[in-house]
Amino acid sequence: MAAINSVTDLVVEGDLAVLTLNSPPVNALSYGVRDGLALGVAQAIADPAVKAVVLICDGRTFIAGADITEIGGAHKGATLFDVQSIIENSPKPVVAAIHGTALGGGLEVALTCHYRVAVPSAKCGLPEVNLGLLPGAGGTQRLPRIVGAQKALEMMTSGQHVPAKACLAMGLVDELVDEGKLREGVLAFASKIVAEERPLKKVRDLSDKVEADRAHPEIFAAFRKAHARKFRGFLAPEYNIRCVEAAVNLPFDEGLKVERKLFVELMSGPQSAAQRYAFFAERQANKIPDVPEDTPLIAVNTVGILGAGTMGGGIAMNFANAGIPVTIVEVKQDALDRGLATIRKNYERTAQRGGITAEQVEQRAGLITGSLDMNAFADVDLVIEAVFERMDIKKDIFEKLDAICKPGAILATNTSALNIDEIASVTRRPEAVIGMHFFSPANVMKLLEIVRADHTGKDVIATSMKLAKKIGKIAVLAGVTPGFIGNRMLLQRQREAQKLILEGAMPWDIDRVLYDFGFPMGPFAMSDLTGLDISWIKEKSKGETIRDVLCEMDRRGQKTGAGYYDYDEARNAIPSPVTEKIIQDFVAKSGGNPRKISDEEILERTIYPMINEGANILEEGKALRASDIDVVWENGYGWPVYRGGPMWYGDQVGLDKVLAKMKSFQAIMGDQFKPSALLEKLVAEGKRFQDVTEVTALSRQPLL
Ligand code: T1G
Repeated sequence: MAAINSVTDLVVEGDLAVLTLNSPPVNALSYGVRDGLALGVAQAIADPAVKAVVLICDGRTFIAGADITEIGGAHKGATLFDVQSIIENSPKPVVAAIHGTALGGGLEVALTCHYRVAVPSAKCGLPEVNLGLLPGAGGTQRLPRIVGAQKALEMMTSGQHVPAKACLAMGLVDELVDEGKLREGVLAFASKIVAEERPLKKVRDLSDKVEADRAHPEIFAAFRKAHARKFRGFLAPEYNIRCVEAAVNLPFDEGLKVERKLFVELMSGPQSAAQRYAFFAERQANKIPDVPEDTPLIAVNTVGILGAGTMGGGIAMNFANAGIPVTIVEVKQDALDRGLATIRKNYERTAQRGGITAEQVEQRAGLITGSLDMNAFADVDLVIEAVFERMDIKKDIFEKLDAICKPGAILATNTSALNIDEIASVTRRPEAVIGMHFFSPANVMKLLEIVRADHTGKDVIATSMKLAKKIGKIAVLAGVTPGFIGNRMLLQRQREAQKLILEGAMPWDIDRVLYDFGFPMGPFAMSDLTGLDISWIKEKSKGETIRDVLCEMDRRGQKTGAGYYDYDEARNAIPSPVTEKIIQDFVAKSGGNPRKISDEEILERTIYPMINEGANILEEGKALRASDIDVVWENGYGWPVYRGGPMWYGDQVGLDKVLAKMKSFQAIMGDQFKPSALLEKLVAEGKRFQDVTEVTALSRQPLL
């Protein structure tokens, strides 16, 4: 075994050379790996004893792409094109041996190999679009030549990781070998192609698929139309589509030039910078400074959910989807039956859309059992309470859970705002109490706010963070504060939105500005969707707010065909002359003085107070780092990922500008706009939110 460099080894076995990469955690194409590949393949080619070269990786995966930390940085070592040219033009067959995930530049390297072999559990993909990029090493030109334009469009604009079996069917890999036997399998394959003197298949030379697609330019128009809503605001998907068009219509090297030009444009743009930031922010959120990686975890093999309502049912599905049996407890039989029926209906709907099989419907629904007796929680490892948001009810429940649940069980609450220290105080084991704030629909939304109370044990925190990943959630740790991270900031936006319609703006003006900014929906359309009468009490309503007046007129949102908006049969929202009149009358009656409000002011009035509140949350140590706040907003509140999150956006706009605006608003409208002390300090020091070092632990000790 000859070490080519610190991450690459070369060994010759008989007439086969085996080049092994070992660059944890994911064999990303750092300059060391690129150098090792270039030198290693060249050395193998130069060795007269060698008839074929195998490229294989140690560790958990084949090359998972370019090293994202190097993108946009100063270039060092061999280029990826250098590596690919050595491999593709090798006079001896080069075979890629794929396990784990061959992604991005990793798949692009494999596509310059003459053959690809994989284990059944492997996956391949070009997920660059999720980083605001496109495959920049020939992937946009080689993939369509193997799988055709339609499949290439789907893979490149979704970033999906395609299982090996499907890759074999598409011709992306040439053979599957036994699971766990990749090395001997690929050596056998390499010996076979040498013995059979198989040709050096260069993907760049394939043309049948692209020639066939050249006669169907409608593929692209149809694809753009079908995905317009999903791609709204993003640059990268369209640029990926243009590259596939180039692959179909241009010679390979011309297409490569188009790819390079569009790649460089995306790489140097703000969207990709924001999406690359988001990639690392999500992974950083897993790291809790005072909860070491090796903190012992509590085994969670069974879960109990109290409450079979919308939240309880959705939460239960997450655990069943991960193969964890769930006991769901309700107080009344009809509520339990309704909850279980909704869960089954949700599974059946997913199966109808091809998301899961009929067997999986039975298997998952079968993991969820109902009960009317809280004693059913006696042996579960984790209980999550998802009932009505009233402190007295929560306390009563936690007192009971404390008595029922076994020692060591985790007692979690799904409250979205209440004080978890107070809830924990009624138990004899506050160290076992934690907040697990799911977002509706809980079986769909990725975000999970894990709320650390004063006495929550580190093992409970570590277990909850790991469990979140197991059930497919993105976890962010928050401290106990009203509304935690997300809702506390949302309150600022909602407040200003309500004030702006009393100053002259209309609900659809505000929604349009936030929709154009990139949110999937504005606050008023969202209220109409969820229902204006949530926690509205008819008997107590005195027409004191616009919402009161609308509800009193039975305009309660989409469900009544009217709310802030009017709705047509297709439930399209139409700005309402009725609501406009209600608002104008309301403003006139309260002596208001409506004025023309610019889109710019609407954006600044709704977004800047959120950023400022984010600074307060950071300052109070209720979030570990600014990027955690951004992960919350991108995965729980529809903040457009290509704008990086409110704190990243604040840094891009310039904190001095945010501060100046907050001060000017404060001067006119009062202390609701009082700048955060942290914001003042950062501006004074010329720093950004990204410069705020993480809080060592979520504490009551303010940052300043
Ligand atoms: N570069 C640098 N670091 C990476 C990385 C990468 N490509 N992929 C993962 N990491 C780090 C990650 O930050 C984390 O670090 C650790 O590895 C484990 O990751 C020219 C330009 C492979 C499916 O987009 O999707 O190729 O937090 O926690 O859940 O066309 O990582 O431990 O310090 O996510 O098991 C295209 C990105 C790049 C794939 C594994 N490739 N990675 O998931 O582990 S652009 C990607 C993933 C490109 C070319 C272009 C996932 C994974 P730390 P993890 P995981």
